[in-house]
Amino acid sequence: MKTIKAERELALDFLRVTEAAAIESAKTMGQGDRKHSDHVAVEAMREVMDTVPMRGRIVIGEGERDEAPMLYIGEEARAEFPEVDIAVDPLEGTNLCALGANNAIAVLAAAERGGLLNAPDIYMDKIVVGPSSRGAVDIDAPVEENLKNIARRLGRDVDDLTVICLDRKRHKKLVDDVRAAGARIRLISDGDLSAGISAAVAGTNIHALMGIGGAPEGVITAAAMKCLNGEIQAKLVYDPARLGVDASKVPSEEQVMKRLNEMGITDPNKIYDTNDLAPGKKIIFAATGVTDGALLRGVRFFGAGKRTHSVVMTTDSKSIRFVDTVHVEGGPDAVIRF
Ligand code: VTB
Repeated sequence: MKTIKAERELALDFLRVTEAAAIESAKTMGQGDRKHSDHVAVEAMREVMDTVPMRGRIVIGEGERDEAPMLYIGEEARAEFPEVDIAVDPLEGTNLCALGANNAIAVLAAAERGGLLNAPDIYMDKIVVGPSSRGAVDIDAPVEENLKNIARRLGRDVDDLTVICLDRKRHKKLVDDVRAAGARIRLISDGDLSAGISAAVAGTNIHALMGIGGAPEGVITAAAMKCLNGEIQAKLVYDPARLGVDASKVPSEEQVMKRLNEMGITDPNKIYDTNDLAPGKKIIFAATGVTDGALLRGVRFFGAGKRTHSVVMTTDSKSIRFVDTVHVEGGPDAVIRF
């Protein structure tokens, strides 16, 4: 991105991109078909992304694991425009949308070239905290110690904390440890990206996200943390025993190492911090609610149009914009509701 002006303008372009993906996937809410919900989000995102004046390169995209048809990693477009690396999750929480459950979002992050880690689509262990707890946690430390440090920073007791975590068998020990430390816990079926963002926003009553989710979601979370002054620490996970799955369900260590090498990652046990995952100096983050959530309302449909609720933020502007957009349809007589 050549100038700040360009970055600001791009932020609004990206808002249109996540709005479009959210609207199309929200139309499929509750239909029970997560693949279809994802597919329409990908297509809508792609269509609007094509109109953005940039040379966009998708560094985190759909396709690798889900074999979604578009937004493959490495896609290139245009020539005379600024070079931008993009990480997309057109529908974060496909199951949530398919079931009409809370917290599905359409989301993307962008940065100057090289500003977002080209992470493989494997699992990642994460700890995410807000600005008050930055520097107070260590992904390798015992859960109890991290919780005590977070509580100290927030000026409260551990039993006043809430940790959010994906409800998975692989988290049995983590959940036991959080409970033993005395903190409260919120188990979610899907969507650790929006959960991580909640942990970095005061007032959501979430104080940390912990546990293993997707690495691509980790990179996009890191981009959000740069804009929100939060922190993520993370490690790639591919050991089937740790994931609590049969070895046939995940790529072999050899396959993972090959993929990591192709991506320029030499140490699979590296601890990534916010800046490793999102080293960019000029980061843009945009997300639009698909279903209602902690931070964003879901898409609402009415006779004369649709209404979307989004958050757009950049590292540069020091403003977090919550954008409530009415997309008017129905011609000159359309009635706009407040
Ligand atoms: C993770 C998490 C995502 O899917 O990728 C998860 O980061 C998949 O985990 O937020 P499992 O394979 O254990 O189901 C989400 O929850 C939603 O896409």
